Amino acid sequence: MKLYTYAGAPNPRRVHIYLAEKGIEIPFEQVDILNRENRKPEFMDRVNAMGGIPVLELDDGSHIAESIAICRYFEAEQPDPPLFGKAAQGQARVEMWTRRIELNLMMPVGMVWVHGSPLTKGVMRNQIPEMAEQNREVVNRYFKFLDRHLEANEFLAGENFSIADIVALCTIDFAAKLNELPHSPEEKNLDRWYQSVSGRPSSSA
Ligand SMILES: N[C@@H](CCC(=O)N[C@@H](CS)C(=O)NCC(=O)O)C(=O)O
Repeated sequence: MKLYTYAGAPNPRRVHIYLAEKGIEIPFEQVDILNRENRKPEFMDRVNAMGGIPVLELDDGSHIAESIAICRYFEAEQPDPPLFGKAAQGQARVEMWTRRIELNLMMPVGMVWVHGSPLTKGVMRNQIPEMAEQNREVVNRYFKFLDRHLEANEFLAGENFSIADIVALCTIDFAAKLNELPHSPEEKNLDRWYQSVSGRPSSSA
């Protein structure tokens, strides 16, 4: 078993944090996405037809792509500590927040990345700066929404740390560090949550 990954990229980072929280150690293989190694036929034909990382290679030679699917594989193999929620309501709540963060936060941050960053200019045929600007506003509005939610909730899905917090942490760091889009320290509840989850030892995995 091994994980195809790239140090510092936000989607693989979800899996690294998840594995650290679980205390699971597996070998990694770095794939240089900046030099488009993941878009070469060798990788796309054999490992992931979609080209993205992370990808988990199992011992039977098969592959699982998509960061959340990879985490779900390990959750089924090793349920404790539960990071996808407990019982029906808890699991549904974690799913709800994970989807919200992916669709309502990661998606607009991704738009800022592909339409606004000099680092993606070379691979995007046509960057549209207005698209980046509009999505910056969407992200800033969502930070305020999260700030209100976290006033009454310790973690996104309630009282327990979960995969939803991992996805949000990776997205917020990606927004701040690579897209010059940090949350405001005046968003006190969001900031309290951010300091708490980024202070966990797993966050540096
Ligand atoms: N939805 C996928 C996204 C995978 C993805 O877009 N990964 C990025 C790294 S963060 C990547 O491989 N980018 C390079 C590329 O697509 O060529 C997941 O959650 O794993």
